[in-house]
Amino acid sequence: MDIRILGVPMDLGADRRGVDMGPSAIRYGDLATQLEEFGAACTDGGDLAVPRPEERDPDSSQPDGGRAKFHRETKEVCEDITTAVRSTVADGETPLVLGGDHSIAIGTVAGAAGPDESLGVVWFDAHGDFNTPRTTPSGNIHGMALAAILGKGSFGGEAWAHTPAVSESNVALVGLRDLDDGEQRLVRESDVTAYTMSDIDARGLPAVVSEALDIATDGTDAIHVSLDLDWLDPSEAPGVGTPVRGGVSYREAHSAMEAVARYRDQLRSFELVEVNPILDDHNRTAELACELAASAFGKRVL
Ligand code: HAR
Ligand code: MN
Ligand code: MN
Ligand code: MN
Repeated sequence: MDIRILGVPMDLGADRRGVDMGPSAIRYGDLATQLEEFGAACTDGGDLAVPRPEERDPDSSQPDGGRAKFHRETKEVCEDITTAVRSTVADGETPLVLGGDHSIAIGTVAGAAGPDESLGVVWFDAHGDFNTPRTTPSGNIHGMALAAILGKGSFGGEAWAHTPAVSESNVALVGLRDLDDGEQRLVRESDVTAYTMSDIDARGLPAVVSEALDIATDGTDAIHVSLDLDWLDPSEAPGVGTPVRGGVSYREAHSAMEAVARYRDQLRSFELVEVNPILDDHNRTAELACELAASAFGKRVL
């Protein structure tokens, strides 16, 4: 498998500054070496340019009364991600996109789906990222990324980022434990499948993840896997902007990525998001992100 790393030092979609340093910290965690060690060919496409929030006006207000901070800038960066991901796929390589905050998924998913294709998505996250500009408590686009991909909510008067290749019935969220009231309603009303931590408690992680992968691959041409590091328990992954207690363990996270690796042939793109080195403990979360990517791309013990 040929992997191309694409860094997106994006922090316009989140309040806590520092996720913009995620790509750098993950590279410093020896991402490329870890991937090459088990035989994956890996090139580094460098970082995309992202405007600094200090230079811009967040101008969050939306015509319908909603809020979405930096929506113009986020849209521009996501268009660049889409272009980079699309050309990576066209070159026969698998994009490994490094965030940055989770708003980058809007660009990745749009680039991952080829014309006339259907794409399944597995979203490993403590959060639903299912707010719209009208339900968001924060105005932060990282909390709206999945909703935007599915065409929900209106940004600057239009349904930005709707990716028709992704059908709700092929989307699985795994590990939820923090949903705002408005997004809870939106998740319930949608056709996505959402697994909470309670589902993982009751059924065990392997059963839940394997069902999530079945849903994403059911009738689709390929899948995108989005891994928000706050999916893990903060005791394992302290370097994230919005930690929530009660996440999956170190071994469970590896087990999930090993399950992803069983679908390697269908894996179109993969992303690691929300690593915040400023809040991290000696780069531990970034190093864990590297390990989990290696597991997802097929690293085996034996
Ligand atoms: N739900 C909250 C909001 O919309 C917090 C969003 C989350 N942070 C993330 N996303 N890291 O996964 O503002
Ligand atoms: Mn541009
Ligand atoms: Mn997220
Ligand atoms: Mn999250």
